[in-house]
Amino acid sequence: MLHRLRELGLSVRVFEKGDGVGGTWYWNRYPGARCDSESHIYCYSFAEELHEDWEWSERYPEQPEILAYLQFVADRLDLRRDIEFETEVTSATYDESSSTWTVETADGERVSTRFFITAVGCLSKPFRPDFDGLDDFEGEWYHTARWPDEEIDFGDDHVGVIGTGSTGIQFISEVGGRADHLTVFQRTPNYAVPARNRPLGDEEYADIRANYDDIWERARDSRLGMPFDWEQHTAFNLSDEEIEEVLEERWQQGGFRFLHAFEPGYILSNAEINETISEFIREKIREKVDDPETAEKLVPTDHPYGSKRPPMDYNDYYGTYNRDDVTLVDVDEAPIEAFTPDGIRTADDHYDLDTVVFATGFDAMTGALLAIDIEGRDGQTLEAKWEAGPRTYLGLGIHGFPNLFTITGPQSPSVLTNMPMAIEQHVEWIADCIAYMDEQGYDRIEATEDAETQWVQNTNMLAENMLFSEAKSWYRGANVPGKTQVFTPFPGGLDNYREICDRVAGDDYDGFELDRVDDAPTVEGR
Ligand code: NA7
Repeated sequence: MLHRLRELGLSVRVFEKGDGVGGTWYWNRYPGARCDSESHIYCYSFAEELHEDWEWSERYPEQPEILAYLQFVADRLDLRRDIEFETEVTSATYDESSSTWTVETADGERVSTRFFITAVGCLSKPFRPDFDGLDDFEGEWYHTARWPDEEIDFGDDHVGVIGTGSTGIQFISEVGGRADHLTVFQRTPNYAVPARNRPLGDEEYADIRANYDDIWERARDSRLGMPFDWEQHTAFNLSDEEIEEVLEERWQQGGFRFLHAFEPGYILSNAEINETISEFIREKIREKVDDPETAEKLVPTDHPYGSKRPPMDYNDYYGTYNRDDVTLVDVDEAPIEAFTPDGIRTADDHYDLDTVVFATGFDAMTGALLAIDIEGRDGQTLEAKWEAGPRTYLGLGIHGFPNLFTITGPQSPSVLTNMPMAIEQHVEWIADCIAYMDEQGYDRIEATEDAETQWVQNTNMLAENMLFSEAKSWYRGANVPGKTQVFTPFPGGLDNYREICDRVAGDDYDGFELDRVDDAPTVEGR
């Protein structure tokens, strides 16, 4: 966004809480952290020089490599000079008479700006359950999303992990066998599909480079921002054996290619095929775990495959539970009651622990935005407006909050896609919109109430016709006690969403109101 706005000749200041670039990949440094999108598409597509001079080493990039990539991009585009690091934005207030935002930072600096653009991420405010007794725990504890920038030696420790989402699964398979003992506190089992990671060979990489234009085109024009084909759109007309064959082939390919066995929207809305796929994975889990009782605890039956974000297995996750030094504790059956000075007490036992790792996820989708005290027109706060769940137009604009753009905001495809594709689409759309406003002499843009209401209804309706309501997921805010539960990302596919956004822009920003403001700052001050 900084790069594009500079290209438009605007003066831009970026505020960043961390002391370096990287966002998610700056904070999530826990052992085993890796991206589930394939590396060759988990990067920027907009500048050819960036992929000419960068080469990913593995099929899925590990955290240090992604961080190094983002540092490389920041250097190459000379971005750092406009980024203020270690600076937390605490509030942003809109002034109607001048149509400007005043952004305030934790150290008291106030900046006046014409446009206020948030790029705070969907999964950046960590969520940690509030357990009694944590203050009295005499061991060490960490949250995976605030991992210290140093190697932690678990060698002689009894380590406990709370959480078996994507993060917990990566951590457990990486650290299982490296600690004296690992105890996993699992509330809900998950469907981990093998990622089938491997080094990217020269030949494979040469092939990627030769076809990059086509790869990007297909990724942009796809449901999930990934350039993968499916066997056929639906499983209609296929026998059970043929479906099994398709699934087995995709299981061998691994990763998100498995979710593309058939058209992903169909897999996530047709209960019958979804149950076939879910059962296929359940059988795979049973085959991998030696002890049948442990295996059954690891088999998910409470939600359909994909109704929660499907995790990947990089390192024989299920096989980890065959080790003598790894124990699975079912905290759905006997919940965690409290921390004690020596460990964790559940409803039916006590576990002695030296170290506890919270892999308990995030206050997702809205948490980081609402952590900033945002006040729009007429003194309305975003928090008050979103009390019953987020309301946006296209996930890009909010009625009552002029000149605020939210990159990968609620009700845009964001987390249901390969994120860089969704981010680029938003960045391009916002930059084009600002350029249009300058060409036409507009000072202010604001989503209309009607357009916003229709968009919210549209997103909810699409989600209701899919299987998402059958899971207690962070997609719906169900992981944070007391949070309003509403499905938040736009589930209609990045390809359809892009078309809608392009149509809106082509139609003079249909659904937005654009106008001039007498007291607006001069162009030089924008
Ligand atoms: P997730 O997917 O939200 O997983 C958090 C895990 O923590 C999940 O297994 C939760 O169980 C568990 N949890 C949360 N609170 C508790 C309590 N009170 N007791 C026991 N267990 C608990 O976060 P991740 O960091 O793994 O992944 C987030 C996304 O980041 C991921 O999907 C990718 O998109 C990248 P639950 O399932 O709620 O029963």
